[in-house]
Amino acid sequence: MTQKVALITGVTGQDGSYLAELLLAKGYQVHGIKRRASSFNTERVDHLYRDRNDQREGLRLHYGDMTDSLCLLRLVESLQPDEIYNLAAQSHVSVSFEKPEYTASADALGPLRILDAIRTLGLRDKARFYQASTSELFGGIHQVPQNEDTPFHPRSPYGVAKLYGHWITVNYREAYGLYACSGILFNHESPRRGETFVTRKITRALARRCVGLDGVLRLGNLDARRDWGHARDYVEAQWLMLQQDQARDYVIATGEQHSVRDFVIAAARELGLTLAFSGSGVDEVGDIVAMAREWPGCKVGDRLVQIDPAYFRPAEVDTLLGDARRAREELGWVPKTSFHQLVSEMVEADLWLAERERNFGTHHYHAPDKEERFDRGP
Ligand code: NDP
Ligand code: GDR
Repeated sequence: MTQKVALITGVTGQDGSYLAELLLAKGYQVHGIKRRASSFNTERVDHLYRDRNDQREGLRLHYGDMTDSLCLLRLVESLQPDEIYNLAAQSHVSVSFEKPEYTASADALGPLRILDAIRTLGLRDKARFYQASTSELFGGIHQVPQNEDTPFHPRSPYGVAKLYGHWITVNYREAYGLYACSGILFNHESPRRGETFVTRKITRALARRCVGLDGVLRLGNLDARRDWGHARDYVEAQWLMLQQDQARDYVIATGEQHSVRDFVIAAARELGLTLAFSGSGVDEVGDIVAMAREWPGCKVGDRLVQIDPAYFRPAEVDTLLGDARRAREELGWVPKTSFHQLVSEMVEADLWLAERERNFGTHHYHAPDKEERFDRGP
């Protein structure tokens, strides 16, 4: 059997790194697109990378950008991929209010650029396309659980851009017969989650505090409710969506919901600390305090979480809870990691990093001799 070729955009991100691992383990030749940055940005995939002189199978990296049609077209043409996973995006909801036009270019027009490259290059019958859609499409819809038939009401420039990405994927499937599908994924986290998303922000800050490093955890809306799963489980669903007889869109979720406050409590409990709430108003400083003195730098009554209006959003998504029945029945996909296993894995990893930071003054994995990693061609 000939080896399948996969192209992953956003390979340096959380999902990209897990997906690259999965596809390499399945024997794919895996190519990823990375952006040029002034500092290293391949930390999550360094363990997978092989340069062109290395005969072992490994991840190949190419420079590119979702806002640059020319390079996307050229990469699709030269790599002739069997499967394209479009994971690249300006993925931070809050940041999208600050950078709405860029978010639209990367997140809405980005998928269009790839879909049209597939069409223009006559790869309709070869290249299958996966679009990273999101539960943010449901945004203001308070009716839960949400499934593939629930109407959309995005509540941020990110959500609106992703809505375009979703529908243009459906449109290219219907208009040109591409094998193109959207995974409407609910929040998924891991120790590789970006440090400014709320779960990772919580586990990192509490773990640092636990080992005696400073820092109050400043958060916005503690009442938002999310359906949190593990990224490792969710990339399997992405792969499964491209292995079917017919392309279709699927909701991927755990079917279990927790508030941000619940997440803080669960993470603290993993670290052996009981918490108390002193209030819930926006102006109430010191919303969450420590109850038990079990950490080196933390006494009973210490303020652990401070509510900071800076982290509230102009428009919030209050409640997300997914119904992934279609994925279970048609893809045979079920989440493997429970909420508590997820919290525990994240806390454990951040505790390790915090200890390292305390002992060596850095939490980065960077090897001192690391070089720029990319391949010039396929
Ligand atoms: P991350 O933010 O961790 O990764 C995003 C990736 O996109 C990074 O590799 C980033 O590069 C890259 N990227 C950003 N902008 C560009 C650009 N202009 N050109 C090329 N690459 C770019 O996101 P996740 O891994 O968590 O999510 C993957 C995808 O799934 C995203 O599209 C996200 O919107 C979507 N999604 C995520 C969910 C989640 O809960 N994680 C839920 C539903 C959807 P760099 O490393 O240089 O920043
Ligand atoms: P979200 O994730 O917006 O759901 O988007 P995020 O973790 O950023 O926020 C979740 C909820 O927590 C509330 N919140 C805070 N959020 C952040 N980031 N920082 C804070 O200090 C804070 N305090 C409270 C937020 O208001 C929100 O309600 C993620 C991204 O991965 C998207 O790319 C993806 O599409 C969706 O999940 C599904």
